Amino acid sequence: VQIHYRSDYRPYPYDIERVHLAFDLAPNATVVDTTLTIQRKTDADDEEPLRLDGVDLELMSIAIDGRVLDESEYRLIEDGLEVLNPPQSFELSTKVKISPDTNTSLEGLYLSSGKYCTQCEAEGFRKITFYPDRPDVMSTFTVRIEADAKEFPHLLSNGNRIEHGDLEGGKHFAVWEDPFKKPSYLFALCAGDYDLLTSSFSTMTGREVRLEIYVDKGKLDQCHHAMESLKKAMKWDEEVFGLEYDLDIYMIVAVGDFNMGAMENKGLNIFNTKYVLASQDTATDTDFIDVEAVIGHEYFHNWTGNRVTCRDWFQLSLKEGLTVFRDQEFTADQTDHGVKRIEDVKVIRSHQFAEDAGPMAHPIRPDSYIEMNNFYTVTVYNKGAEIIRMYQTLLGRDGFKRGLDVYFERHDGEAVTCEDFVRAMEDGNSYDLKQFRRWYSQAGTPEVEIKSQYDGDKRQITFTMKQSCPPTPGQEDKAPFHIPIKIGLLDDLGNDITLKPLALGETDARVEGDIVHLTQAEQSVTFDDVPETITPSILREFSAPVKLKYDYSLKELIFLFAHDSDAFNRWQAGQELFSRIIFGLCAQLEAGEALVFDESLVNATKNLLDDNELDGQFKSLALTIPGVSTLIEQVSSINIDHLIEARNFVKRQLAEALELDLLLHYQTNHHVGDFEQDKESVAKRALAGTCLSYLMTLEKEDVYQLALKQLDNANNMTDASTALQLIVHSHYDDKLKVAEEFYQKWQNEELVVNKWLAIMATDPSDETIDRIESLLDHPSFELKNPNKVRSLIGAFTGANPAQFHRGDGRGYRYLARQIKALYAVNPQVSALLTGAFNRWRKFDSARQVLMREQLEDILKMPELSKDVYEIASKALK
Ligand code: BAL
Ligand code: ZN
Repeated sequence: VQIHYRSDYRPYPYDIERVHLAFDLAPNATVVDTTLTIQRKTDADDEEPLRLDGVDLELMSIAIDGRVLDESEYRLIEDGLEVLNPPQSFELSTKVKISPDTNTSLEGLYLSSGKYCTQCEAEGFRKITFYPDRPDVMSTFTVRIEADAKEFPHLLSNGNRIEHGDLEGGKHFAVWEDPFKKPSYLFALCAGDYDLLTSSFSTMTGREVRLEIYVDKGKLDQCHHAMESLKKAMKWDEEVFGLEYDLDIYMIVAVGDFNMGAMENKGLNIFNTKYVLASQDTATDTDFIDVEAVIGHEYFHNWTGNRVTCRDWFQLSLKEGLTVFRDQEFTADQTDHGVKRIEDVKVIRSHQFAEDAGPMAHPIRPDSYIEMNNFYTVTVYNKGAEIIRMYQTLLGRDGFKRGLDVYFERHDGEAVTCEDFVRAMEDGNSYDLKQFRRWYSQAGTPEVEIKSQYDGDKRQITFTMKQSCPPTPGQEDKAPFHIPIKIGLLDDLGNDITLKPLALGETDARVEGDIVHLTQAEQSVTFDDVPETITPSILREFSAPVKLKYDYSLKELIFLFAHDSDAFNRWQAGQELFSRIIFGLCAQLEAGEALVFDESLVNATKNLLDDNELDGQFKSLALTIPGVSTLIEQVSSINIDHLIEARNFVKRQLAEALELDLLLHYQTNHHVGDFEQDKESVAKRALAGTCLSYLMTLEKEDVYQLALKQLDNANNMTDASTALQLIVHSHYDDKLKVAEEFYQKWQNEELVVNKWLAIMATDPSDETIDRIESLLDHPSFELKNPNKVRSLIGAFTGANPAQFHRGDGRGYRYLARQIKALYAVNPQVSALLTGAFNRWRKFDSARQVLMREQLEDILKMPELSKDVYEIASKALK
C-alpha cells in the first residue's frame, strides 16, 4: 500500500487553463469526452511527463491538438495515464467509457434511483475522466450533457446554463459554464426527472439569485424547510461576515444514496435526502435543526472552501474546521447559544476524544494517510472547529473577523494551506500565534490539571495549572499548547465576582478579561479580593478542547449545577455529578458489593426540574446521563458490563425517587393538539421525552400506556419516534407488534424507515442480534445504501453498547460479517464501520481477544479495500 505524506507536496507542473467535458449518459456506457487546454509552467522540467489520474476508466481515444497519439506517446499506469514529452502548450482530448450503473462506491458518476449524480470529493473525479485530480489544480469548466429527454428532463452542472436544446432520437442536451475557477473535487453533474421547488434571494448588493431544490417525485412538500434554511444562511453570512453569494443560481439536488451528508459543489450542491427533506410528520425537531445546519454548512463553503480552497488534502481542516465553526455559530444564532454549545461539546467528548485516544489519532492537519476518505473525521471537522473557535476566543469577534477579511483579501481564488490561515489571523491582529500553531501539528487531547489554594489572610485564590498530552501514534512527546481557559468565580449567592488577577511572577499565566492563557507545562494564576466561600467555574463554554481535572467537591458541583451563569459549565457540573456517581457504583460492583445509591443527585435534579427560569431544552440536556461512549473516555480501562449496569441503576433510582415530579413535568410539557415548532414547543417536547424516558425505567403498565398513547396520538415525528424508541427498548410484552405497526404505517417513507431500523438496532435486549440478522434480508434494508447501513449496523455498533459488546462476541462477529460483505461494494462506508473496533484495547482481556480476532480476520480478506485496510491495520498496531 502507498502512504501519502504531507511533506511530499510538489506543485503540479502544468496549468489546466480550461476544461471542456461532454457527457453522453448511458447506464453502462457513459462516454466522457474531455478537452483540456494545458500549459506547462515556466519553472517546470520539460522532460517530465504529464501525469493524469484515472480509475476504472476505459480509454477510447487520446489526441493532442487533434492528432491521435500512437502508443509510444502515452502510457497507462496504475490509477492513471502519462503523456510522454508533451509540448509546452496544447489541447489534450481524451474519450473514456464509464459505467455509472455498476458504480456502487458512490464516488465519481453513479446512478441513484434511476438518476445520475456525482460525488467527487476527495478523489472521485478520477473515476469520471483522466485529470490531475488534486485541489490545487483549478480551472474553468464547460460541461455539455446529453441524455434521453423523457427519462432525464433535468440536466444539471455547475455554474450557469448557457445553451440547451433537443436532439435526434428523443435526446436533448444542456451546456453549463462555471465562470469561477475550481478544483475537480467541486465538479458536479445531475440528471433525472425531479420535482422542483424554486424561490429567489435578493443579495446585499441587490442581485437576484434563483434558488432551486430538486427532489424525488412526490417529495416537494418536504422541501420548504430546506429552502427557508438556505435563505436564512445566505442572509446570515452577509450580516455576520459580509459574504455575498456570487452566481445567479444556487441549486440543491437531494439523492437517497450518498456517502456523506452533503457536498458543496460550486452552484450545485448535492445532498443526502436526510439533510433536505423534512416535514412535521416525517422529521423530528432534531432533524429540522440538522437540515438547517447542513444547508448552512454547504452554503458557507462557497466562501470557505470554494472561493478559497485547499492546496492539498492534508489541509482539509482549513475548509472543514472553519465551515463547521461557521455552521455552529449559525445554528446557535437561530436557536440557543448555551444549548448549541453543549450539543457540540457532546460530540467532541464522545467521538473526538475517542479518536484522539485511539489508533487513528491524528492532528487536525494530518501528516500522512493511506486513504484520504478515512480522514473526513471528527478530528478534522469538529476538533478543527474548536481550534477556529479558539481564535475567536483569543482575538475577540472583531479580531477574528479582521483575520478572516485578510484571509479572503489575500487568497480569493487560490488553493492554500492552514499556515496561510494562521498568518492571516496573525497579520489581521498583530498577534503572535507561534505556539498556537501546535494545535495543527500535535494530535491527542491535552489534559489540564488544576489545583486551587485559598489564602484567607490575603483573600486570594491561586490556581496551579499543569498541562500534558498523552502520546499518540508517531508522536511520543508533545510541546505545551496555548490553551485559553475561561474562568469565573461565584460568590455564595451564585453571582460572578469581578476577576482581579495579580501578576506575581514569571510562572504566572497571562489573564485577559476572563481568559487565562495557559502556555507552559506548569503555570499559576492568582486572583485578589476573593471571599472564602468562592466556587470556581473553570473552562467555561468549553473554551479549549481539553480534559479538565479539577477536584470539585460534591457540594461545589451541586452549587454550580444550580447557579453557574455559564450554561455549558452548569450542564457540565451535572454531568460530572452523574459520572462520579456512576464510577462510584462501578467500584461497588467491582468489589462485589450491593449497589448503594448516592442521594445527592435527587435534590439537585428536582431543583433543576422545578426551576421555572430554565429552558426545557437545557433541562432535558442536564437530565440526560452521560452516554457510555463519553463515560468510557473518562477512564483508562473499562468493565463494560459494570458500567452499563451502574448507569441503568442511576437512571432507575432517580426515576423512583422523582416519579411524581417526572410525571408532572411530562404532563405539563407533553402537548396534544396543534403542532407548533417555535423554540418553546421544541423545548417542551424535548423535556417531555426525557421525563418519559426516566419513567419507562420503572417498567410500570401505566407508563407503558402513556408511551403508547403518545405514539398513537402523535401528530409529529418527534413525539412518535421518542415513544416508539422507548417502547421498543423496554420490556413491554407487545413491543414487536407496536414496532411492526409503525413499520407498516411508514414503509414508503424511506427516512422514517431508517429511524425504525436504528430503533430496532439499538434495543438493548438480548434478542436484538437475532432481529438485526433477519433485518438484513428485510425489504427495508439495502446494503448498497449508506443511510441504511448507518441506520442498522452503524447504530448497533455506536449506540447499543450492551449488545455490541456482548461477552460471547456475537456483536463483534455480526459487525465483521457486514464489513466483509461491504468492503468491495462501498469501501468508504465499510471503513466507517470498521472504526467501531478502534477502542478494543480499552476493554477486558476476553473482549480484547474477541475483537482482535475479528480485525485479524478482516485483514485476511482477499482484495481488501485500502480504506478498510488502513483502519484495521492501524487498530492492530
Ligand atoms: N466537503 C465534504 C462534505 C462537507 O463537509 O460539506
Ligand atoms: Zn464541509
